[in-house]
Amino acid sequence: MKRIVSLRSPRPRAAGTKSVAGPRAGWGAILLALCVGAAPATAAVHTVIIDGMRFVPETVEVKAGDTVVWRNKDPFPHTVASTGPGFASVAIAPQGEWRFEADNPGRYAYLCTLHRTMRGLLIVKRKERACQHRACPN
Ligand SMILES: [Cu+2]
Repeated sequence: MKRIVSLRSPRPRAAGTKSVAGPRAGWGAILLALCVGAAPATAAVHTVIIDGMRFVPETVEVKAGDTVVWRNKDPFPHTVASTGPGFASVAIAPQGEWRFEADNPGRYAYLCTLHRTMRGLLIVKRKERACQHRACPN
C-alpha cells in the first residue's frame, strides 16, 4: 500500500518569515500524523471495454478522483460523451483507449456520438474522508 508521507502546508510561508507556531500547531502536527497513518484513499483505475457496439460494463461506479479508461476492442472508432455536462472524448481508434479522471461526484449517462444507441452510465461517488479531524488534508 502506498502512503502519502509528505505533509502539504496549506499556505506557503513567505521567505524569511519565522514560524510563530504556538502549542496548538503542535497538536495540529500530531493530528496530521494520525491522519496520514489512517489509510489515505488511493485513486483506482476502472476499465470499460467497448466491444460489439456495447460498453462493458454498461454501468460503472467509481469514487471521485478515480480514473476511468475506455478501451476500444471494435475494428472501428467510438466516442464516449456524457449526455449532460461532464466529459467528451475524441474518437477512440480501434485498440485505442481514452482515460478520464472522474473528479466530480454525480451520475453521468453517456453515449457514443457515432453510434447513438450505445449507452452507458458512469456513477461517481463522493470520496470518503479518511478521518474526521478538522486539520486533516485527507
Ligand atoms: Cu460507437
